[in-house]
Amino acid sequence: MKISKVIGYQVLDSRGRPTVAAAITLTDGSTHTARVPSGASTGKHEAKELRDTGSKYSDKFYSGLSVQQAVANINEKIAPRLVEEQIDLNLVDSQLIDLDPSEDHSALGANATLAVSLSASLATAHSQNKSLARYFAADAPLLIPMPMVNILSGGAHANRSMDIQDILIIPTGAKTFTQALSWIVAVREMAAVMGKESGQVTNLIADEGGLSLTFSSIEKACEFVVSAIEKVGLQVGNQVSLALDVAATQFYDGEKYNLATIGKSYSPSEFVKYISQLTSNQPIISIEDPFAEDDWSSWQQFMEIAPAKLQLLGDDLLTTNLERLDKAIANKSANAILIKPNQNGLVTSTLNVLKQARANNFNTVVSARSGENEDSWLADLATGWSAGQIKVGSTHGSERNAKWNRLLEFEATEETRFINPFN
Ligand code: 2PG
Ligand code: MG
Repeated sequence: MKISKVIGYQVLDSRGRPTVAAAITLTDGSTHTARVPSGASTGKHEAKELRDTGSKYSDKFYSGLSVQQAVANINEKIAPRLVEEQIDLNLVDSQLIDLDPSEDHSALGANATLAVSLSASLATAHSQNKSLARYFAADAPLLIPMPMVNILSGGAHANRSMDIQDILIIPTGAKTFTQALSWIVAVREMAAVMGKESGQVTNLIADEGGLSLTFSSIEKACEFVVSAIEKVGLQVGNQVSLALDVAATQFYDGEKYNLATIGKSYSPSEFVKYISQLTSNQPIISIEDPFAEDDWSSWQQFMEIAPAKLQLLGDDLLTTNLERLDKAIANKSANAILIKPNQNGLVTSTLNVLKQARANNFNTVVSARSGENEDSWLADLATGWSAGQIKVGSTHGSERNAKWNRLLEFEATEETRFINPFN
């Protein structure tokens, strides 16, 4: 089957910011569309999305954030290359590399390349009569990933109501994804009720659908989530545990980690000690970006003292980038990687990063961004790639629930197994 048309256009994400959509039409008349996500707490080593600030396309009504340059690159540079070609994800990605050999996809824009690469993935799966998950998983039972879900948010996602970005929960005791999700919804609802009882405004929803509340310490915020878990009748540790996304790059000034809302500053070595105490005193089984994106030595120091079963997850540190992952493997700086397709820019090379991580015994967590859309391909990728874990935000907002609902669909309609990488 061949590609007959490729069209890029601008759409809106869940924050109301412009993002790129690409639609690939095949010779059988079917059209396959994908829209790209976008981060707020972006790491500096991520692939570069093109925004129009300072260009002839700049649109003051979108405060320079429009993506018409990336769209033009799809329509004027990528489309002429792909039309009339066979539909095949690998071929499409190699054409995209040929057109823009830069490491960070800055010539075409990673938002342009990813939109095309994703729509090519969907179109390729369709040409083989398969869903995207099935295209990658072949005939094996689909392995549904363990969710990691926001309850509280601060940082860049909630006007810095807390210094750390997210407190999440992982329902490790659930037997099915369906059960896992019901537990999560109950805990989130209980946290909202408790927030209201404590006099805080709980209708302030953070970018990823979590609650935006303030606390006098990180420990107090963790204890709040622990008590929400207990109040719905679930066992902390056995059934539900905590995960943090510290997003520490956001409050590291090159010398100190500054927790502004609680008025404390730590040197890197003090912060390593602090994170070590925090993770041993709270039921935390996964901690993401506890140190800044280039503070490799703190990551290494912490890995040396952290219990082996604690998941030390690199997001801004690794940016779904093979070279940075290889460095982390060699230096023993982390034991898990967040996999965000838009940090990388292409579907095939994102999968290569995931495979390299798995080959080196890293856990892999496929992740959405804070700026999302109604697409559910992320759930297909996490499942089809047997990633083991998925992070999508909270359970509020259809841009989040589109992914959860896709996983519920797999569990209801396909032969599946729910994965617990923390066993
Ligand atoms: C993260 C993501 C998702 P953002 O830091 O892990 O929570 O946030 O997309 O803003 O980088
Ligand atoms: Mg993160």
